[in-house]
Amino acid sequence: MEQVRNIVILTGAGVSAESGIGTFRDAGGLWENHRVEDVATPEAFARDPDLVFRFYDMRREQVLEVEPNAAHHALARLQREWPARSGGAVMLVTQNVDDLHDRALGASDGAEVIHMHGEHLSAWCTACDARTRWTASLIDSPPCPSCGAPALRPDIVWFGEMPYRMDEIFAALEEADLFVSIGTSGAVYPAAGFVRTAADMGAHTLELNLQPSQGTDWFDEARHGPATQTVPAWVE
Ligand code: BV8
Repeated sequence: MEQVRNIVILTGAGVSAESGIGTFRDAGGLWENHRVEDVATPEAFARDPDLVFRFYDMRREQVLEVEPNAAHHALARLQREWPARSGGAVMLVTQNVDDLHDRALGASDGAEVIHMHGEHLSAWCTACDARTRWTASLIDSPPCPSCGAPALRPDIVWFGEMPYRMDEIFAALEEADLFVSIGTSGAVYPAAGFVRTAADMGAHTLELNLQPSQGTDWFDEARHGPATQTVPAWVE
C-alpha cells in the first residue's frame, strides 16, 4: 500500500455483524415482518411514528450493549497512523448508524467517522434543526434541548432523503488512489455507486466482504471472508 497516498473507505452493516448487530439483508431485511425500506422512510414516520420510534429504540438499545470488533479497531489504527506514515489522507465513510467506529477511534485529533446515513445516538429537531446527542427513546416526544419543542426525530437518513456530507465524500473520491468497500451488499445508492466514481478517477478499488456484493464486478480486487479477519490483514 506504500505507493498509495489518499484512501477512501466505505463500510456497511457487515463490519458490525461480528459485534452482534444484525445486518439488513442477511436476515432477509425484515423487522417485525416489515421491510426496512418500508419503515426507514419519512412516509412511514408520518403514517405511524410509534412504529418507527420502536424500530429505532430496539436498534439503539442493541448498539449500547455491543462493543467494537477487530475490524473497527484496525480501521481506527489506520486512521490514526496513515497520515504520518504516507503524507496522505484517509477518509472513513460509514453507512452504519451505530457508533462502533467512533468508539474504536476514541478521541483522535483530526480523525473522524463520516456517518452518511446519520446516527442512532443523535436526535434531530424538526422545529429548530438542532442535532443533539441522544441515547434514550424519542417515543414520548421529549422537548428539544435547544428550542423546547416536542419535535425530535431519529437523526437517520431515511430512503428518499439526502445522505449527509456528500460534497466532502465526492471531493475525497476524486482524490483517492485507493477505494476500499467493507461489509456492504452494494444495494443502496448513492453509496453503492462510490466504487464507480473512484474507479473513474483512477483509484484502485478493493472489496472486503463476506461474499461477493451486488457490485463486486466493478472492483479491481475482492477478498472474501469475515471482516475481523480480512480487515486487520489488509491494514497490516
Ligand atoms: C437518496 C438508515 C436522493 C436507515 C439507510 C426507488 C425509489 C426510491 C428511492 C430509490 C429507488 N431506487 C434507488 C433509490 C435510492 C435509494 C436506494 O438506494 N434504494 C435501494 C433500496 C434501491 N436511496 C435513497 O433513498 C438514499 N437517498 O437517494 O436520496 C435524493 C436526491 C436529492 C434530494 C433528496 C434525495 C438514502 C439511502 C439511505 C437509506 N438509509 N440507513 C437505518 O439504518 O435504519 S440504508 C441502510 O441500508 C443502512 O444504512 C445500510 O447501511 C444500507 C445498506 O445496507 P448494508 O450496510 O450494505 O447492509 P446489508 O445487510 O445490505 O449488507 C451487509 C453485507 O455485509 C452483505 O454483503 C454481507 O455479505 C456482508 N457481511 C455480513 N457479515 C459479514 C459481512 N462482511 C464481512 N464480515 C462479516 N462478518
